[in-house]
Amino acid sequence: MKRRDFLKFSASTTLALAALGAGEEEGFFMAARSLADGKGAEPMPAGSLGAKEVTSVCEMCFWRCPIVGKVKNGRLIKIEGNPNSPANGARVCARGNSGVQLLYDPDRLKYPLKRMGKRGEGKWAKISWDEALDEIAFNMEKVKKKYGPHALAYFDHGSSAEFMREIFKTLGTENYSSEPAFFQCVGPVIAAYLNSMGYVVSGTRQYIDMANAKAILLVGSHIGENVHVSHVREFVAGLQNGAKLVVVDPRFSVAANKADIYLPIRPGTDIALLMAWVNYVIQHGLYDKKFVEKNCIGFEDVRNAVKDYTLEWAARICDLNVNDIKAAIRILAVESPHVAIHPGRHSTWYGKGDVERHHALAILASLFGAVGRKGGIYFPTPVKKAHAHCIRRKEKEDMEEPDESLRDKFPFVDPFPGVPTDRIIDATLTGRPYPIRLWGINGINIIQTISNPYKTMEAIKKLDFIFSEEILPGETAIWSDIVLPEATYLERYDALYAYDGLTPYLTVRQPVVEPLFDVKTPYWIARELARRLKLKCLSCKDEKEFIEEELKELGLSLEKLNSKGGIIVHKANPYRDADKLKMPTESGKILLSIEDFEDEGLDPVPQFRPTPAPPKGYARLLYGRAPVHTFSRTMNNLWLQHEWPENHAWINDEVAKRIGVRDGDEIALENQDGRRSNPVKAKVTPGIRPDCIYLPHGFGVRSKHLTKTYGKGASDNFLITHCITDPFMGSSGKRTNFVRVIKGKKTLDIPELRPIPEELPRFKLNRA
Ligand SMILES: Nc1nc2c(c(=O)[nH]1)N[C@H]1C(S)=C(S)[C@@H](COP(=O)(O)OP(=O)(O)OC[C@H]3O[C@@H](n4cnc5c(=O)[nH]c(N)nc54)[C@H](O)[C@@H]3O)O[C@H]1N2
Ligand SMILES: Nc1nc2c(c(=O)[nH]1)N[C@H]1C(S)=C(S)[C@@H](COP(=O)(O)OP(=O)(O)OC[C@H]3O[C@@H](n4cnc5c(=O)[nH]c(N)nc54)[C@H](O)[C@@H]3O)O[C@H]1N2
Ligand code: SF4
Ligand SMILES: [Mo]
Repeated sequence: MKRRDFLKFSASTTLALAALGAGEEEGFFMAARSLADGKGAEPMPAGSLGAKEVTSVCEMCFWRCPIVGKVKNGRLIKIEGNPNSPANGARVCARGNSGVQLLYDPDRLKYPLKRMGKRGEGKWAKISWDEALDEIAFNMEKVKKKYGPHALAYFDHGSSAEFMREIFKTLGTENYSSEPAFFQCVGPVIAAYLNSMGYVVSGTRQYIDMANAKAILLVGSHIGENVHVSHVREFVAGLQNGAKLVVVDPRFSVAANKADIYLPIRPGTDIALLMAWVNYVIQHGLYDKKFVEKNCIGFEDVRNAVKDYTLEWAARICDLNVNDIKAAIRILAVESPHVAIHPGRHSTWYGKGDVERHHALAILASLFGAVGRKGGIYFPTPVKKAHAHCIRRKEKEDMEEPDESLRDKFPFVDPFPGVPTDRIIDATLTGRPYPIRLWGINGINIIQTISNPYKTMEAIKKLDFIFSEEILPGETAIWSDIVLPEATYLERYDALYAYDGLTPYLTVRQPVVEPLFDVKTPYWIARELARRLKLKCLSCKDEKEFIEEELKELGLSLEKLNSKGGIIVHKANPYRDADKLKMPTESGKILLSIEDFEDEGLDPVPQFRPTPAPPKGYARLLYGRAPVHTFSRTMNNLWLQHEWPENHAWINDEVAKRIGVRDGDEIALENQDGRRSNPVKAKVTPGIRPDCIYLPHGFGVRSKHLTKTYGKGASDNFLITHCITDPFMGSSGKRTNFVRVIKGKKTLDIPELRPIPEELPRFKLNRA
């Protein structure tokens, strides 16, 4: 019997058996009762059997897997994947499963708060919703009147943020760092692929067909620690089908663990390797000539630009074995065109060279003809989405002239909306080109997410007013003047979700349980604020009204969607005939060499421009994902805490031996600017290069109100004080920081075990 049928069957038999009342079944119920509450009060089996099932959408990370919440007596007891979902099926990851513990976290924000102590201190008084919203409206109007609309800025991330963003937009400001995930995460990949292939290859999904690939290349992308259920499934399916795997990473990641060839590259030198591979592929005729001739522009430019990049040179620059890099490129070439050259996702690594690195990956994929073909980069299938008119502002309303001055330095930030995070913070600090005096925050941890938290904290101190919508009393909350407690994803409707990818579908988030405490939904909060500000947006009564409006446009309704298991699955159309390929670029072709880049004084074909190597005595600070956590947002989760309560600093075993650090020792890290981390345990391992130290991100939370996680582990972000801004679209490169080790009272210099070639400049310390 299938699991679903079994559930249906057991739901009906539960009723039938309950009617019987006695006999053998009695024993079963007795046992279940005592399991459930120890008192025997309820005629209900323990576990999720017989629970009410509500379909919804996970928000424990941004993948938003369709889920089913299992509710008994009004209490959520279990979360599973929605079995009708083609992406995750009945599966959720550890974090998805632990949403239950977010909902019932006693540390949650329960009612509106007003700051009492200093900003950052976390001393609050409880206030009413009316008081909170009146005060926010008063301050928004005051700042707008005194300094103009551009003095208002909004930082947001996540699905609940769009309603409040509409308020900021309607008030007339361009200064929303909408999706810091763009400027702190995917910006460089997007700029590279949009300009070469004409579409966003790393979008809501990463459109790379690993499941059907015969070979896979991962540069950095640490799938397995980077966990998105369907992406991991596709990766595993590919490996199960026998795909060869090449992993390029200075650290022996979970993915590296499964590699046929693992290349422990010197960090920051990936372009050297990629362009040497491009040269090798061209020189040895390993590219798909027909595909390139028919579908690509700029092949000759590439050939000329890379002709001096030999494998021997790359081996020296990248500190790799030349035979390994040759074997790796041959493995990929043999399996072309069915090779998955993964485009990457988090790409704000070095500031300069980030777009070029992903452009180089796009060139390699194109030379292999691995676009639109099985196993390669594929095309997303658009799923029709509607937009409720009652959310947006009225078009004809008088709007301020857009002010592009914080954006216009970056030629390739278009078509993405919003302003680079750094620019908003700098304008707040300096008052130039104009003052920014009020921030609204929603769904982003500004202190742990945006590089250089010291600068962010200084900027906050300068503000007239700062408010946030939050669910937990983390760093964002303690830095706010007013904190609005939002319903969690399990207690609210959000917009419709249309997902493309290999498994396109339309689904909707809906409340699994009623909101707890005195929290409100993001739509209610924004509408109440809009009303106070007399704005002509957010005119629908509630979430249900605009969702029904959107569904109606698609010929659906909530009832109809729910009768179909909460999800409508579409057919994917990911592949194209290489002879009839038409790329969504102006020419319909892939741009191997990008003239628009050249016009802006940037490299039309990627060139290796080295990022400075560590100064003497320091290692480069690297960071990445903890598989059972999402950034800082899950740190206080009881179940996930149990799995992974703190992070460890990975240190190379040979280095550790020389400086006298043993596995499990408590150390601290100190960066090039003298900033020190919280104490953290050392993980001594041969699985990291001697010139790097690695910290999983999200730990080292600095709000005492998150009682389960406060004081555990160290934050990478508090060591990221030196950032290089990407010249294409203004993202913040973060892997440009260096650390040494503090043990007890001693500062330990990192010995240089790998010689640095002359071509690589060294980072210059500011201090003596
Ligand atoms: N469990 C979990 N999964 C997540 C998330 C989460 O919070 N938790 N977040 C999701 C999000 S939003 C994103 S953007 C992705 C991020 O995940 P990815 O896009 O995979 O992130 P990367 O930065 O590519 O990968 C980090 C790896 O890069 C390696 N690395 C560091 N420097 C270099 C270098 O110079 N060259 C090379 N080749 N490798 C280097 C590090 O050692 C580390 O193994 O993860 C997603 N998945
Ligand atoms: N140093 C460093 N910085 C990084 C990264 C890194 O690895 N290292 N990774 C970068 C990447 S790839 C990304 S995508 C970004 C992610 O950056 P963020 O999105 O800021 O990540 P989180 O730490 O999860 O912070 C989310 C915040 O939203 C709150 N929250 C959670 N659910 C809700 C909700 O339903 N409603 C509201 N209103 N709030 C909610 C959480 O409590 C938390 O405070 O960080 C980037 N910055
Ligand atoms: S990958 Fe995990 S945390 Fe992310 S949406 Fe899916 S189940 Fe939720
Ligand atoms: Mo991200």
